Amino acid sequence: MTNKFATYLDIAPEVAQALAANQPVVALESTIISHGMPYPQNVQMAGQVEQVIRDQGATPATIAIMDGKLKVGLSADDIERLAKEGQAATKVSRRDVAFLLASKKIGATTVASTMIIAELAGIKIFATGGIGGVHRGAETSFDISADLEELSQTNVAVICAGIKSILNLGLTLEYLETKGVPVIGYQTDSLPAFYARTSAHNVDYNLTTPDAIAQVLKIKWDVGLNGGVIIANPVPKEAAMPEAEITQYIDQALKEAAEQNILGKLATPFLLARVSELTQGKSLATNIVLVLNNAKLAAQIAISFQD
Ligand code: PSU
Ligand code: MN
Repeated sequence: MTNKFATYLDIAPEVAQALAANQPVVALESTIISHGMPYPQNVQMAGQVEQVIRDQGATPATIAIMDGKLKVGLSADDIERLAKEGQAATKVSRRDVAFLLASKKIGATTVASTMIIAELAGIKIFATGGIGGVHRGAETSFDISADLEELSQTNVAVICAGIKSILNLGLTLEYLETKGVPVIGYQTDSLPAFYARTSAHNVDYNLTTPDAIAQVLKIKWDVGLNGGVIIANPVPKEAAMPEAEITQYIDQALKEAAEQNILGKLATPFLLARVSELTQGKSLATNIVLVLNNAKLAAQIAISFQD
């Protein structure tokens, strides 16, 4: 059997060269661009995040589905197209990948589908802002992100700012434990809660250097323990938001989502956009800072991983 998937993969020359030379590459998702932030802040963030990775000495690879290809390493034009398309782009999780390849439309990849494509391309390290998880009220809605299932089976490490409190942090941790996905805190015992540096929950392991994290990743995959790892990196102090303030807005956004019966793949983008509106852009500024911070750590881990 030949690898037919290769016919669908379109790896940018710069990324292909880095991979061939065993140089560090960091994958980036695209739903954060189209559905996670408004234009033009999204396109600015996408450019900055790539620059941060380059400054550390690694190669960025922003991933999306475009023109019937799994694109690994978007050009500035591709990113502009996706950023302008915004919520009109299709949000692509595992179930959607084949349909977007068939239709040749623009597909923005979530954590789940970015992990799938990164693994196909041979990229092990992936930076983002926040992952999907078990939603509050999941005991009746059954809303559990496909990101968690992907983390249980796909060999990619995801550097994020912890779990956003639009989700149920405790239930998300339980799900990850069941699925064998370790949650590493970077220089923290407390699970970061995206806008806030801490939460009422603890991470599984507190590792204090990129080298220590890279070593665990190597060992995990060397011994054949398939699946991802979450590396939760607290938002920088100066950009963190007061918990009471953000909680109030998240509660309001959740209430509106329930009233308007927003379900399925629409739930997370709706909540992200409402929280951003309600905080009058304050949460967006925090979001951008933490993504850049995660990209920096991801590049450092990728560099150590290749040593
Ligand atoms: N959380 C954020 N920002 C994001 C997302 C989540 O703080 O942009 C996006 C990511 O692409 C994530 C997706 O993979 O939402 C999860 O969507 P869902 O809950 O529908 O699985
Ligand atoms: Mn969902």
